[in-house]
Amino acid sequence: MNNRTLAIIKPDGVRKNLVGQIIRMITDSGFKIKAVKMTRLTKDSASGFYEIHKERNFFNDLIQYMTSGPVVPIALEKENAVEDFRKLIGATDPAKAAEGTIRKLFAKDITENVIHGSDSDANAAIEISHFFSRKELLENYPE
Ligand code: FUP
Repeated sequence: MNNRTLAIIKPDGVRKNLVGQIIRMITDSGFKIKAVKMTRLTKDSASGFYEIHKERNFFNDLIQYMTSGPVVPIALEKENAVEDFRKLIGATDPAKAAEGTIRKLFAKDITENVIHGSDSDANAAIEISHFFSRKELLENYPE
């Protein structure tokens, strides 16, 4: 499968009331929303999600930020979803992100960077299942 990715509008995006504007940019770029919700990460679930970064010096700040308010995870579908979505959001550090990308437009810095996008097809599948149940996904991805 190379047609799914997970987006998360992070707490700063929700706080700044950017959910509608960001979803509009995503759908205008040809992605289909297969599942969406608003939820708040616990410390445990955020730490699990970012397990790969747990030895990094920014980990505690990252978890603090990701649990600071509600987030909006969105399972998306499009041909070449992972790569195309990462193009739409721009580089992790907004100072290095291309003009017109979501992070360039809205992110404050490398930690508070407004939006997440999966970095591989394998991680997309794992990350989608972090937020959406089998039932929610089956309803939206009929066999
Ligand atoms: P990305 O795939 O672009 O979200 O970036 P990474 O997986 O490398 O990083 C995940 C999150 O860790 C970033 F969105 C923000 C945070 N991070 C920092 O806070 N500082 C860093 O130097 C790198 C990442």
